[in-house]
Amino acid sequence: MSSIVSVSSRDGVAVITLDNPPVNALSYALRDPLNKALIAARDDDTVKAIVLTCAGRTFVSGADIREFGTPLTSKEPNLGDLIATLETINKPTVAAIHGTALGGGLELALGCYFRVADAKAMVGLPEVKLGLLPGAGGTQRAPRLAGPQKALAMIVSGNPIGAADALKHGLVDQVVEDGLVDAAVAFAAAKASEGAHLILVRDRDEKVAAARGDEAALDAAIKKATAKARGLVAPLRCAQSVKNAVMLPFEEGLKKEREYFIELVTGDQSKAQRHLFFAQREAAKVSGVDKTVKPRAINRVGVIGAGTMGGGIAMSFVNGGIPVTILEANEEALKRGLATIEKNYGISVSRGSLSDEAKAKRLALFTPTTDYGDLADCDLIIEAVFEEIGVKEDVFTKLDAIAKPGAILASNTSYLDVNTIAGFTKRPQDVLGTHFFSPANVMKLLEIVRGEKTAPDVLATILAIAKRISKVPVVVGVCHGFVGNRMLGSRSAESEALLLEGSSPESVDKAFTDFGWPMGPFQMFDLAGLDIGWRTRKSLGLKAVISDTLCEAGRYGQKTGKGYYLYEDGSRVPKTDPEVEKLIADKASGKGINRRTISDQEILERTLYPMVNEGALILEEGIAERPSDIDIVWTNGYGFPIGKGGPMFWADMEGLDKIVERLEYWHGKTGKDVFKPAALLVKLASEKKGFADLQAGTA
Ligand code: T1G
Repeated sequence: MSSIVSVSSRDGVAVITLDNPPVNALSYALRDPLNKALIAARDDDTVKAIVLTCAGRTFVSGADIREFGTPLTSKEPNLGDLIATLETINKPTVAAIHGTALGGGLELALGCYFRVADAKAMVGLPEVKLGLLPGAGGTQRAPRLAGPQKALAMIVSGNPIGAADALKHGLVDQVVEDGLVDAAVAFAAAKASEGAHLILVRDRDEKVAAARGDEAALDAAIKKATAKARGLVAPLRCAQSVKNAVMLPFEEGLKKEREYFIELVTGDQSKAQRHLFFAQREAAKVSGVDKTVKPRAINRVGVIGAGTMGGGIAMSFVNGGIPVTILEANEEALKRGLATIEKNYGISVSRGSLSDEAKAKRLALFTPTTDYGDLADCDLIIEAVFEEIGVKEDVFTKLDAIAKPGAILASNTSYLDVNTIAGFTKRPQDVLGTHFFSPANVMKLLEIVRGEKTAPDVLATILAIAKRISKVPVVVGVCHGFVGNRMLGSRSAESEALLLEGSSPESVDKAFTDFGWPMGPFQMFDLAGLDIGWRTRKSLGLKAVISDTLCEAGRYGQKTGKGYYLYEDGSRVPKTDPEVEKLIADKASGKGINRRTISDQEILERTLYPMVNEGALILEEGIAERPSDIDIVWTNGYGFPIGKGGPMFWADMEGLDKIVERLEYWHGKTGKDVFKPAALLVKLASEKKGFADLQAGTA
């Protein structure tokens, strides 16, 4: 037997061990020997039961995503064939699950009669996150064990569940604290010796039969589960396939599942989401920071500032189990910040996503103070104070004096020069930017701003701790706005012009939400607060006639109940405001502009194409290491639709030649720099290449 599949015998129980590092993905190289081993064990009369287990850190984590789009992915025996082989075995078969049995891994386990899981194991069907659905019977078998409602929630969300929850819902039959394989062998031997009646999962009809009588309830659950699909097809197919498990015989449901899978795996949305899966892992690979660079130990974090950002950042670390010393200038501000943190955890408790006990444990990890000296034992100190360089200088000068040697000093600045900030200390090698996104305890993206002198192990440390606090890190270089906000500036550059020339906040925002964004630019301005941009423009002597006028009238957005939209009685639902329509019309006529209807295509060309162009400039300047890093920034920090893969992946799908041609048109028409095509963009377009070619080194 190959080392990738090995078989041992334990008192008549065949133990088949898979060993396909790093995560036992079901590559063809694994499927073929596994199928042979299953057939051999099936046909061997001395074998009374079979246990399927994995070496390494996890049970099978799914089909091999790298094989998708290649002939290997369906080369027989495919995953369906493996499960079919399992279901010809008339002996107890037991999957011994540790780590994360995901996707095809869980589907393989559902082909067994029984499942025994380690207490720390997770099981799930995350295919929807790749723009797919479980394609090897998961949508038909999971509802038969866990019931349609639980299966629907798992498959449409793609979120894994723990072993205890899996046991509760019948997805596993036993959970053990340790000795997993021994327990699975004992379980299998017991089932064999007692001559247990073996029922295939596919034949367990009781839970789906019960749901058959209440289609309305299932439809209601489907409506709720797919409410946030926002243009994505996979969630809808996932839900329909689960419903088929209730309404159709097994084989018919399986056939429909296969049809949906083929539709999805060949579609653009899944290609985009699979791109993002690998892009997120690529982003953690940073030049000059290879696996030999050891992270520093982080046992305590200091956060300076307990406002919206500081409080959210502090919560992120506490949520990852890391104690935080949180500092404010005075007791009153400190109390206010802690009260907000407590309120936020209270909301999680009321939503049922956090227990009272867990809330108390988290609150106990906060050490409040107004004394910088109390930060002396912190291994990492992050400041989230006012965005003004003088304030940063004061903070970092103090930190340089009190922080212990080797402590990492980080700024949460959104725009300011991290090299200047590092220069306020005698330890620039320990300084970098950690740019969180508001609300910091929710948003996944963490832009790690690498200073000229930032040491490799400092980067390695923040990359490692980002993963520990469930953030998605992207290392970026120093420039105004780094990657995300710099491109946001280009996306927003034409906002006022579009309004003055004839568009409206509603029509611009609709063009964006029709594209798949969660909200358009004007709704976003109202959410973030118009006063932030107003303050920046005033400091730079810039004008924005409409936004300035709104701010001068105290219309800052949601926080004042009025901005580009009206927000009645504290509602967050934007309502058209005739006053704003009149303001736009008056300003336009004052500039002698004859307003016209502006198409969605023009709106996207004048917002998203400049954004792509800025991304090309960022790549030229080395501010981002690779195009896919920019896609990770935008899909994790700004809601770029994952079904379009991020701005650079989407640009390749649009065609860079088309983008360059339209940028040149708008540049000729307006003379604005934001439309001046970047040299890199022109080069790739002229060579009929894309950003993917640049990343692959073929451009
Ligand atoms: N296929 C190929 N490579 C994979 C892989 C997979 N399924 N999962 C992980 N890798 C690579 C990953 O790219 C990285 O490579 C290395 O393994 C370590 O991963 C028919 C169609 C299992 C929770 O979606 O969620 O089954 O960067 O850094 O943080 O219905 O990997 O080192 O070169 O993420 O410890 C469904 C995806 C597939 C699970 C481990 N399964 N993987 O997390 O390590 S579709 C999934 C994960 C399917 C069937 C359908 C995580 C993990 P490199 P890592 P980790």
